[in-house]
Amino acid sequence: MPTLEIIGAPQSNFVRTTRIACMEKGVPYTLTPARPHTPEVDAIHPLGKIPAMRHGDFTLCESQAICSYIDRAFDGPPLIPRDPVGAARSVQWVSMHNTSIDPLFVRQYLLAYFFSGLPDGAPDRTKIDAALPKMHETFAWLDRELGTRAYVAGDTWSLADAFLLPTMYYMNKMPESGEMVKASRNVAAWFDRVTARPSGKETEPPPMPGR
Ligand SMILES: N[C@@H](CCC(=O)N[C@@H](CS)C(=O)NCC(=O)O)C(=O)O
Repeated sequence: MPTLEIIGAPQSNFVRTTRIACMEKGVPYTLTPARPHTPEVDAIHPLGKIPAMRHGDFTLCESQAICSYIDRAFDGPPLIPRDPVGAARSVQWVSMHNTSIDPLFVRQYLLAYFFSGLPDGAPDRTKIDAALPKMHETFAWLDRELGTRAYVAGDTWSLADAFLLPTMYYMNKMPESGEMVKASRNVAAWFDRVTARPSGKETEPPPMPGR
């Protein structure tokens, strides 16, 4: 069987999710570092986004689809529970991450630090400050949820953890969100639990470009 290739920058939270999925499934993979909108990415993702994947002649884009392929194409522990309720809960959390948590925490807040678009490249304080009230609310409900179970979608690890971990990794590092992690006891305990797994340790990203 050909080796699965993940294409994308290791700093990307969505690229890291697919690498965590490979590790948890026990699937060997290679990482080909590539930034969004480069020829190797554009050849697979029509919008030039990372990650992209190649497995022999088969190419695929979108992190959730890539993880679903990894889960079904290979033997190994399920990334999405096989029972209907467990599967639905995991997919529900992947969706909440992708449609509510990532847009606020990563696209609005984190990127205002690293890719502000301001002429001098300085963090965009207006965007950062605008994100903070909603981030406090989001941390409050995440902390309530994670107070009831060990992992995002239940008492065992699932793909939902592979989506939230890379995002929370950056939240733990940044000043305002780092304080929010510290103040959210259940989020902090979950974060320690998932980062201690080999899939968390071995996929830790290098610093953002230019830092
Ligand atoms: N829905 C996509 C989102 C991927 C995504 O937004 N990747 C970012 C890097 S973390 C990217 O490629 N950004 C460039 C762009 O949006 O043009 C997925 O789940 O794979």
